[in-house]
Amino acid sequence: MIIKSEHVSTKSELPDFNKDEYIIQFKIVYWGPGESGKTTNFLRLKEKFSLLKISNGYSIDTTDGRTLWHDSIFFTFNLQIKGKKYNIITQITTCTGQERFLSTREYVIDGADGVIFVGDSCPDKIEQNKRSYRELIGFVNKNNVPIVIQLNKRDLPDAISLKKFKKHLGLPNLDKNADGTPIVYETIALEGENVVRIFEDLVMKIFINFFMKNN
Ligand SMILES: Nc1nc2c(ncn2[C@@H]2O[C@H](COP(=O)(O)OP(=O)(O)OP(=O)(O)O)[C@@H](O)[C@H]2O)c(=O)[nH]1
Ligand SMILES: [Mg+2]
Repeated sequence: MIIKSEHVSTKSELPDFNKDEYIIQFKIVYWGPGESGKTTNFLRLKEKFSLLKISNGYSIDTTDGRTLWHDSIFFTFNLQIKGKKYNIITQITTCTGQERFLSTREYVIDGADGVIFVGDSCPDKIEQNKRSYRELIGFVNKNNVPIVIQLNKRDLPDAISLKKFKKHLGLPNLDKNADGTPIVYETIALEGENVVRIFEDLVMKIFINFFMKNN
């Protein structure tokens, strides 16, 4: 969504925007099967971009640390493109992977501008990866929402191969997309490995998508 800032009544908790700047608000959702590492990605980003946050964010969990509804935080940053200044506000949110909470996921994915699918390298999670990916495609594929895919927990000694993961999800057995980004990013969210890179690549895809639609 883009709004020219002179049409926005800025509330005291929002940053101080100048009149002829633009405000764009994006929503990025982490999606994937239960315990694949969505909240761990979220926490690593929160640490990395702590200076950019405009809220402390929150997590709604069960008592055993599983996401019950979602984690959510807002960040803001500026971008200058072709002489125009854009104030970007990004909501980052994770859904719950527990299959029985489908209705909460439907709510969380609503209005998403980009999705990071977090797959699990554990061999026992192949079917859950597939079901979760299929469910995601059912929600977003008609809206042309960019999706980036990560295969997390690459540190597991019995991690499934990248080839097998791609085959199960029905992805091409190639290394890269036409734009040069990986078809699947290998991550160790626990150590923060590749977490920021995949996030930044998704943000670029969202911008490109956005400017193609609006210019
Ligand atoms: N070995 C390993 N464990 C990880 C990695 N990333 C996350 N974990 C662990 O996996 C477990 C689940 O992580 P979460 O981030 O809570 O998973 P989630 O996808 O948010 O789970 P739900 O909210 O229940 O859907 C935790 O014990 C994490 O420490 C990783 O890269 N490697
Ligand atoms: Mg979680």
